[in-house]
Amino acid sequence: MTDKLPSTNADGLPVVPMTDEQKYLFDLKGWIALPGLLSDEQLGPVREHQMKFLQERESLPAEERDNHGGPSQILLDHPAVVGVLNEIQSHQALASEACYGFRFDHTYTSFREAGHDNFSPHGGGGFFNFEGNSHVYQMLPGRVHAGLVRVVWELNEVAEGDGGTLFLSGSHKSAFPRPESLSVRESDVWESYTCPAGSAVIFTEALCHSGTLWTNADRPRLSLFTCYNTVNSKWGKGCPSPEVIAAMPPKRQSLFRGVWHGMSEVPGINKYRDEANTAV
Ligand SMILES: O=C(O)CCC(=O)C(=O)O
Repeated sequence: MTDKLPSTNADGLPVVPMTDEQKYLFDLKGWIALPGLLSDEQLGPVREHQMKFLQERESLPAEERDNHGGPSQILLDHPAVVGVLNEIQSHQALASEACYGFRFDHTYTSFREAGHDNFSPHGGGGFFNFEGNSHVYQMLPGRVHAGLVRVVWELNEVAEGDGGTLFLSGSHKSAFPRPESLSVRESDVWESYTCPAGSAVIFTEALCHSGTLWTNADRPRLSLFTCYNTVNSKWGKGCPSPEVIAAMPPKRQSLFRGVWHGMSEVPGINKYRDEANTAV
């Protein structure tokens, strides 16, 4: 499909479709890095907001008191992220020019100083999971569908050996159980990335992945781990407050609609969000 909607994000910026090379590599490996998506002018306020959210939450006005409140809302539907989600996740029957064909699932922000260790490989083989699991990956010739998808926003540079997320590329399609011998940090099957501050790394949660040790004593890792899902499916609990959502443009608000599909015309089909049609 080439006519993926919406074609602009909530700020009216044109969505950036995936290239054929990106599509092939995402399907092959289960993850993709999109380096340098944010300008310094965008990055500064987002970083400041994240640190206030982590350390002085009560100082934020109610409409900004969320990982994706205030200046950090632009991360939710960055044109390059929408381009990837339109391709790998969107259910086009629930998409329109005014409404995304995927939904926000859950998120968290992580601030890691040197010595923080999150090594814990999990996932893989999602091609063989049933729908209710959400960690699913499906494909047909020329099309793929990823259920739960994680977008990691790296708000600080990640250099070689610093400790970005580890991926066992291709394991979203693996039929055999992962051997213990490959599940150790020292295994050479792990792949990772380096990137400048303001980059996104996107992966299917059907893939085996892991955090690892953050080693850089000069620079912490500051990342948002935001998940998206099929509109009529939700994995994580919770949703931003009504005040936070109300401060967003309408198309961005469609990421927070209730978790159902329906049919026919709005309000029978879930192609809108209002106060009564909101996720929990
Ligand atoms: O800590 C990391 O780098 C990876 C976190 C993770 O496994 C996840 O968000 O699913």
